[in-house]
Amino acid sequence: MRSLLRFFFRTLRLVLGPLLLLGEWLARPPRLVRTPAAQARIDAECANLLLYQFSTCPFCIKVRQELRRRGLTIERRDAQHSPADRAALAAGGGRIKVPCLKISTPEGTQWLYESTHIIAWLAQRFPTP
Ligand SMILES: N[C@@H](CCC(=O)N[C@@H](CS)C(=O)NCC(=O)O)C(=O)O
Repeated sequence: MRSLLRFFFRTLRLVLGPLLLLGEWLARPPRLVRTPAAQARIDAECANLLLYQFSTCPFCIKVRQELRRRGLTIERRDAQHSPADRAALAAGGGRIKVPCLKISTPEGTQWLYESTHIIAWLAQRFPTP
């Protein structure tokens, strides 16, 4: 039964995936533009972040749109197709669920799940002018 359900959702994702990606492209918000110096500062801060995601997950699309809106470039990890990234997410975060933002600081590493929590964290950390 479980494998049947998995097959069903995988097929659904295969069919809906291209439509979701087209929707993401059509609804993409304008990317925030900063001065080169300001952008370089933000890029340096974003180097401590990693987004674990599935390309066609609607919750990940929501987070990617927010990144664009805030002019943030964050390295992405494919937890759907890459066994190594999937394993890293499970080992570090404790479960396979996306989106998940890995936040590395000198004090330690935080694995932030839930698209709404990630978006709220980004808004607080990178407020728009
Ligand atoms: N409430 C969560 C929902 C996230 C969610 O359901 N993600 C799905 C993909 S769309 C997932 O990670 N599923 C685990 C799996 O397919 O292994 C959010 O807003 O981030």
